[in-house]
Amino acid sequence: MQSRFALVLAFVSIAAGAAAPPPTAAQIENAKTILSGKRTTNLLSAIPGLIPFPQAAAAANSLPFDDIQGDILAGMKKNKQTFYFFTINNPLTFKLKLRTIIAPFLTSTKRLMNVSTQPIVALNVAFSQSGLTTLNVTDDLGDAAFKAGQFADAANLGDPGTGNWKPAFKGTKIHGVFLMASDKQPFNDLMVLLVRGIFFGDITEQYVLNGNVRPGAEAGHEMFGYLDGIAQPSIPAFQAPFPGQQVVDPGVILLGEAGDTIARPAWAKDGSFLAFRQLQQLVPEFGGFLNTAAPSVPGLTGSQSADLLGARMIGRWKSGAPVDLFPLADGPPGFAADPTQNNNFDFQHPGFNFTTDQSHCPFSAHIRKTRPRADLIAPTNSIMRSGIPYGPEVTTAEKAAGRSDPADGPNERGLAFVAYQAQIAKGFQFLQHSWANNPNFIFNKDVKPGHDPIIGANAGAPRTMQGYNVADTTQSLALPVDWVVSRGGEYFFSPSISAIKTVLTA
Ligand code: N7H
Repeated sequence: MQSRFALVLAFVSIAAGAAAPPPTAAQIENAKTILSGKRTTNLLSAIPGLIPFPQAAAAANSLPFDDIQGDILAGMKKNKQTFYFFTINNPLTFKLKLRTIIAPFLTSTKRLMNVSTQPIVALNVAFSQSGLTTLNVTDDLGDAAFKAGQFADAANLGDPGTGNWKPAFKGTKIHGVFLMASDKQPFNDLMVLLVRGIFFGDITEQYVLNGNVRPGAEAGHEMFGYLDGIAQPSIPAFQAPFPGQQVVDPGVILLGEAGDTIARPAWAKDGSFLAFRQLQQLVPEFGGFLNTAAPSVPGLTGSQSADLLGARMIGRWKSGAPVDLFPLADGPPGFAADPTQNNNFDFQHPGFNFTTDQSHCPFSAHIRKTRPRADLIAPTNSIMRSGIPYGPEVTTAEKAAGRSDPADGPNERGLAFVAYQAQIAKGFQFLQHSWANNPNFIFNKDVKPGHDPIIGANAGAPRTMQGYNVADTTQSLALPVDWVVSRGGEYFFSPSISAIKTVLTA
């Protein structure tokens, strides 16, 4: 592996950058050889606290795990992920090359289960509606949000216009995205070289975003510092549920499977809609706000009070321990790292007034807004989150200034958010629009919870959250800044591998 790694680096240094000349035939052949090699180390990361990816499906034959693209059920378990957004110029040659040259690199769920079958780079591909139309695939997939594209959805999602959107996401020019996941960035870069080389002239690269797990002890934590990827819905045929997981029908995530109630073309079975969002995070600003806005709590230092406010905004401490179980201080060592314990709570406790009690967790906390648990059992409003942080760590200068460097610069950071679901209107769009952004949700309460302080969006207008202060949970806190800034995104369909090899490339 080491010598192969050195070789990879040599090739990547030759052909980085969208304007680079096409890779040579020799470079392409070498990339193919290396990327067809065998792995000796796990492609997936093992983050303490996240449910490990299973080594075998719980019910092997009930779902075609060798046909379902690997990113859909993998959760946030990638060390490095490259998103390669493209426009198709020549559908005929694109189809031919996708079917004959690239398809063998497409990675199924089953292949990811064992190191011995894992590829050097896990490759998936997904198409937007404009991409399917360009491929002359005219079937209606039965999803209005997908059909219209995310640019048309910006106002509905609460974005303050599209001024902050990356130009690539404006309109419907992105036809598809290759998702490349690996343990080392040079491997992903090599896959980029292969895609560039094979499809040179057939596609135009619109935008490439590299995601990376954070370094050292922050591995698995998103940019604000909180462990991410803990709570995912459970599909029992894939993996027996862990305590506290929301069990869902496979058709909540996969089209055409049990529980999917929409009429779909047969070829769409076992595909999933992928909602992609590039969400910039203003990390020093968020930390500064916690320091100044945290009410002082008897017995806690200033920084402990700030940690408590942050934990109440998320619903979990930075470790991942839930405030519902540990309302005033982080959980004991090892608790958050144990996936049999860290998700086992439902916001209800004996003696609680169900409609007013926010002593443990505010109704507006991010994890309570996006999955209300005992407040409202809604298994069809579930998403499989599969994103990854992007950008570097906060610099010393940013920390000192308390301000993030500008977007689009080398220090932009955030979350490359990915959610899979069978209906965007019940999944990502619903969670964002009808829950996180809606100050009245959760409805069955005698209070007005306010916005999700993390992702709740109000078209740029001021937001509030109730329940931030443990001394008086009826108080509301003004949230002056959107610490999560939408840089736009797109809705895609991630088809089954067999559909890619047949209907989509016929
Ligand atoms: Fe969230 N964060 O760090 O604050 N998220 N999220 N998310 N999120 C979760 O359980 C975060 C975003 C959900 O079942 C945790 O993995 C950030 C969007 C759902 O208990 C943390 C961003 C949407 C859950 C974060 C962001 C969601 C969840 C706790 C943007 C959907 C599971 C750890 C930059 C519209 C809820 C964990 C459950 C959990 C953070 C985006 C949804 C720490 C920073 C856009 C469903």
